[in-house]
Amino acid sequence: LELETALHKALERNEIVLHYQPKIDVRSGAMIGAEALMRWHRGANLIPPADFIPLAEETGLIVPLSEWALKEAARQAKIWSLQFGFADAIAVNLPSRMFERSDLVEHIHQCVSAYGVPHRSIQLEITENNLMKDLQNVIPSLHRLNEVGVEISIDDFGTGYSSLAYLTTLPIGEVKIDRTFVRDLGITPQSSAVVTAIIALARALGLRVVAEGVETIRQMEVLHRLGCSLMQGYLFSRPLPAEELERWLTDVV
Ligand code: G
Ligand code: G
Ligand code: MN
Ligand code: NA
Repeated sequence: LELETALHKALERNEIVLHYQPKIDVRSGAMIGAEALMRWHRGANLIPPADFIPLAEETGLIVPLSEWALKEAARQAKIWSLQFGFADAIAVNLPSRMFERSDLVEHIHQCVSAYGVPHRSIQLEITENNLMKDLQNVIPSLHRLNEVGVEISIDDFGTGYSSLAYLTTLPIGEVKIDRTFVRDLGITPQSSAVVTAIIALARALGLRVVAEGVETIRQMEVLHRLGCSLMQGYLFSRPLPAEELERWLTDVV
């Protein structure tokens, strides 16, 4: 309960921050977007999302936290657009309960309008498992978001149970290859089979494919050879405070 009370107050006390991890096109080395990841500054500690997102989901605090993250991402997109000509998207992770809200589109509209950035400045990541678990409740929002230009990305792709037939009917722009497959590239033949299949599927459906959790040059080379050139991972950068991402942003312009 103590943690719950503290988390409740964390937002108003400005203890929650977003860190940003660049998505890189390895052909040019340019940043093509960034994923926003929440952190909680509690006293001297920096608490990772794994230690408070589950509690936030149980208590419902995930709703105000997610609403804040969307607004903060729009604010950051505006700052970077002014400073660096940033015109890509900042990806925000959302749980399925946010997609079930009929006012999600309206909330995003208010966030981007407040800062005068286009809707495409915000991209939404939903994990494959969350998507499939609540598919019927989530689909209407996916279509409305797609119509206003907010791209949907499927996170942790390959770990869930999505029917490929379903995927073709959903308004999705991107899939992210789960890092467990990237980790095992060059180690188990199954991982490269799965990665090859995901890349082929993405290509056939016209989706962008991003490999996550890229940690080694070897993994980067294998992915590139298999036809995936968009990557994210410690090899390029950890998730960083906004100001520390400037090195990547100055490369863009
Ligand atoms: O940053 P990383 O270290 O530890 O994140 C761990 C997990 O927490 C990831 O699965 C990520 O998707 C999730 N996560 C990070 N930030 C957010 C957020 O703002 N909202 C939600 N729902 N999940 C997040
Ligand atoms: O589930 P999601 O994809 O949203 O999670 C992003 C998580 O992955 C964050 O916790 C982030 O810190 C972590 N992450 C980012 N790059 C790497 C990496 O190269 N290796 C590992 N192991 N984790 C990473
Ligand atoms: Mn993610
Ligand atoms: Na992921």
